[in-house]
Amino acid sequence: MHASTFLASTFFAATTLAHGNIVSPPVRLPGAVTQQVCGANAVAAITADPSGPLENIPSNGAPDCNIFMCKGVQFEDNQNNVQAFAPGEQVNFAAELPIPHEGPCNVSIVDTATNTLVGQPLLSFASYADENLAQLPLNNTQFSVNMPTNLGTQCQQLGECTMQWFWFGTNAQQTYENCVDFVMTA
Ligand SMILES: *[C@@H]1O[C@H](CO)[C@@H](O)[C@H](O)[C@H]1NC(C)=O
Ligand SMILES: *[C@@H]1O[C@H](CO)[C@@H](O)[C@H](O)[C@H]1NC(C)=O
Ligand SMILES: [Cu+2]
Repeated sequence: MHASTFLASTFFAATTLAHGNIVSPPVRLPGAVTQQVCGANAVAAITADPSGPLENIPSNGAPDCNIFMCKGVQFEDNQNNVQAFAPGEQVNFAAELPIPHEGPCNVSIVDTATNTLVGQPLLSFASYADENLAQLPLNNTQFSVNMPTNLGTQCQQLGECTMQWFWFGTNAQQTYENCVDFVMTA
């Protein structure tokens, strides 16, 4: 799937499995609350490879664990990293894509209570992380979004909304997510 030779795949399995993740702003990382909700195996998988796909994270049927929202990582574990963004503010992202897989990608605001989209996606790529290109476009690893100006009071409460980077590698059939927690300032 990733490594090109038998020797390399053995080596990679033991060392790095990285596929892609957001470097900044800071994203949700699992802690005690995620362990409670999603289980120790899920936390171990995310910690072992923070850039790995959702499909590699076992939730063992934990009823309140939704791996497809923020990798299952709980807001409570990220309370010290909540960003404050103003309407219209430009937010710059840095990503790393050590193992690209071509597919769609977007950045959206998600209502965490319902796991539904707030407004329109802030950024979408029809084709992202195309491993067939000699070089990835710069905007795959450095991009920005503009915060909406029409949310009213929505997303002003701690934990109400999160900003989710979502990427699906079509051939790899792998999904990647990272969540940036934020509140909108009035
Ligand atoms: C973001 O992209 C994924 C993968 O294509 C897709 O499933 C999802 O619906 C998209 N989200 C939005 C809001 O467009
Ligand atoms: C990213 O850059 C490529 C190449 O310059 C361009 O074709 C594409 O439209 C850009 N995508 C976004 C979402 O900005
Ligand atoms: Cu991958």
